[in-house]
Amino acid sequence: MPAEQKTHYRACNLCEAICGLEIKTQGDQVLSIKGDKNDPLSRGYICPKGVAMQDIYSDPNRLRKPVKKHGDSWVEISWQEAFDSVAEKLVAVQEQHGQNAVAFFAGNPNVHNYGSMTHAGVLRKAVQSKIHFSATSLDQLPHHLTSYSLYGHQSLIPVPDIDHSHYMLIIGGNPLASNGSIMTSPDIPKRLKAIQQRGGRFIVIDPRRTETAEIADQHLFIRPGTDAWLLMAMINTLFAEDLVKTGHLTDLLVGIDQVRSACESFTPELAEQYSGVAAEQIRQLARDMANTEGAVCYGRMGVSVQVYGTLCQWAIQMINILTHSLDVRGGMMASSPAFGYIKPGESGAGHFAAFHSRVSGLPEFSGELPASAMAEEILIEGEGQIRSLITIAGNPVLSAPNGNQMDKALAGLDFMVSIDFYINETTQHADIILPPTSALEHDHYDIAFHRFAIHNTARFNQAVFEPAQDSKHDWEIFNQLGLAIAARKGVDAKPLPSPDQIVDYGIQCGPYSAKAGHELELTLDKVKQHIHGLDIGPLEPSLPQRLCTADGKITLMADYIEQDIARLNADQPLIEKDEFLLIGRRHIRSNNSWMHNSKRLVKGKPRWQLLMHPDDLAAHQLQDQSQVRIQSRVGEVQTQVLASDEVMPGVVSLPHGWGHKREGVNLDIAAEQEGVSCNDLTDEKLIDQASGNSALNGVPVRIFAV
Ligand SMILES: Nc1nc2c(c(=O)[nH]1)N[C@H]1C(S)=C(S)[C@@H](COP(=O)(O)OP(=O)(O)OC[C@H]3O[C@@H](n4cnc5c(=O)[nH]c(N)nc54)[C@H](O)[C@@H]3O)O[C@H]1N2
Ligand SMILES: Nc1nc2c(c(=O)[nH]1)N[C@H]1C(S)=C(S)[C@@H](COP(=O)(O)OP(=O)(O)OC[C@H]3O[C@@H](n4cnc5c(=O)[nH]c(N)nc54)[C@H](O)[C@@H]3O)O[C@H]1N2
Ligand code: SF4
Ligand SMILES: [Mo]
Repeated sequence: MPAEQKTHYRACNLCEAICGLEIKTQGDQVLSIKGDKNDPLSRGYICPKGVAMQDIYSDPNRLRKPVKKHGDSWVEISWQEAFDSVAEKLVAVQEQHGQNAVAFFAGNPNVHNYGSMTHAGVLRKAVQSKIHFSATSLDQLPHHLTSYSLYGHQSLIPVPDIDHSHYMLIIGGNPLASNGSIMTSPDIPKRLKAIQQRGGRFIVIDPRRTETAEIADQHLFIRPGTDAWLLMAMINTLFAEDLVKTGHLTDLLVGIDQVRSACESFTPELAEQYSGVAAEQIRQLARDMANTEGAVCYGRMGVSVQVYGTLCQWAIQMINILTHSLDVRGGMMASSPAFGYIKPGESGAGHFAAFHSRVSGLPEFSGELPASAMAEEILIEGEGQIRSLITIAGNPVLSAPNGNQMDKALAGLDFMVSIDFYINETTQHADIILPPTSALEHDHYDIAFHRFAIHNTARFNQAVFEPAQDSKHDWEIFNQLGLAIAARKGVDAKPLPSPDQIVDYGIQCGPYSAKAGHELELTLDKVKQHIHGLDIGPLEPSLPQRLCTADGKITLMADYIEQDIARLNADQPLIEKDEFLLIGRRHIRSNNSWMHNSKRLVKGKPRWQLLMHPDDLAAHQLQDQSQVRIQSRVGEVQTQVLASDEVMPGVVSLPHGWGHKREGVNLDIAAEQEGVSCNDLTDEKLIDQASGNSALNGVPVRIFAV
């Protein structure tokens, strides 16, 4: 008898959009994956990656058992042996070289997996090292630092109230490809078009005419890395033209005059010289922000992951604040999630520069050092050198700057363990790999992204399949490895209860609980009854009562911002003659470095080429579709160039996450793909100096014919 057909509803956890899926299965086969029309947030939207969830589940290259390196090959070992050996090796390194000789690198999928969010602490506590790195400092660290300093909590990050906006300025984000970031906003094409349908407009500022720019009311090209001048000039205009209004936040704002004087020298004319955006245009952007009810200025990767990342994010907050677009309908508002609602007294507010990295003296943020410093901390000898590494759902060889240096650093470690289910460019350096279950085999409640959602919902996602026999979830690995390490050190350690117990507890302490006197009297069980997700309602103004700063106010200026403004004042245009500025590129069918083993996603037109403006090709005697050599301070790669007037002259674009043709990588389909790693060119010394975040956009490169 054939197995029964079943229909499951769960959210996709691949990107921040958390789309609801309708998954039909029979036995251990997926029959179909479609958008869940009844999901109150995603409303049936789905992208090609959601359908590819099944390819991860069925991927023959995905590890199902712990493996140990044996010469050039890998052998399966039992969980018991794996935990014992890892504990033995890590503790031995710490006994010989000190606690901080073991470091952590945590990658992006951790925040898409509730068990990793709730349980990684068990392992961290057992290891007792203070050296932590993560993808945060390759990505959104400027947002956390800005929210920490303005609003008193690193996770109190306001998001666009896009469903009610009448004007949206998108700077350095391509939500049509990324599906939104620090803006959980599935179904983004319809949501952006809805702005236009209600008579509003949205504008994109980007060095590339992106998919989002194509459907925008206006697209402005900008030279990479020069957004800070433009944003400062917008603030300058708000003051100069007497457009500043701060509404209900007025009494909470400290230091407006300091902002005014800090921006005095940054005129639109100066900004034009740097950015290439006309001065009158910059003035108009400021006027439109100020004169439209429900306006919002939003900036992402292109303005965070560049040399002025923190200053840009600060300036974006200033623009929203000074046009009374913060904490108002249609502007920027903080979400009110059922779990992880930020209010005064909430833990995890953050801290900054409590210590610095050994080699380059980069500041920590909330206990993490910038990922740009990781390779040198491993490679450079001396007291405090990293000898051993734990990677958790991360691929720094492809995702961090100067990938070749990272590769070399990892190869020289005394011991490395990876919690990951693929043998890829990074994990191939591990001595032992501990593979967790894949997403369809475990329950999920989105801890991270309900928090940044443009509409408040709650959704529990039941596992679709039974976990494979003798497999473990990430959270079980954290519990059990943590305990094994603690036992070996002779210290007390307790495993944490399951993630859903922790989430239930959090929801019952949250804003919709009986305890809070809310009519929903929400518990996890009640959330579970809503198999498509529970609609809690639109975002509401809430900032004044949620500020976590000591005085309950918003202090606009900070020392590190003043220093950065001074740096901007003294800066010269970055570019030398014959140099190009390299930027990245995301595509709807690709997900960072790890979804290229899905045939369904990589098929069709290749997407890893370098894009260059036709005039630049001609000026450099290069041919469309020819091979070119791209050279930066740290490295060189060779790839195919495509002529494209999507990118502005002087700019070239290469996506990250490619370059799987390497010895030791066990990804059959990915390894067939051409394409090189853009991070073999990005430079670990090019950082946002305020936060230490990597500057992966706007990297100077030279290009030669092959
Ligand atoms: N040049 C350039 N570089 C970039 C970027 C860019 O725009 N340009 N973007 C940056 C950004 S925003 C990010 S977030 C980083 C991402 O950087 P990373 O997080 O380092 O890299 P990923 O490609 O996301 O790799 C994820 C790894 O997690 C594993 N994995 C997937 N799911 C799970 C799971 O559930 N559990 C476990 N244990 N493992 C899992 C995968 O097999 C893979 O090895 O890259 C950054 N690098
Ligand atoms: N399909 C897909 N979706 C994803 C991911 C993925 O890999 N693939 N990754 C996920 C992750 S981890 C993240 S963090 C988000 C990122 O989400 P987004 O930030 O929306 O994604 P990007 O496509 O990197 O958009 C950055 C934009 O900035 C532009 N840019 C580059 N340099 C500059 C500059 O100096 N100034 C300005 N103004 N613009 C610049 C680029 O051309 C690009 O269009 O996407 C998430 N979603
Ligand atoms: S946009 Fe695509 S990858 Fe992102 S959550 Fe939705 S289906 Fe998944
Ligand atoms: Mo990211």
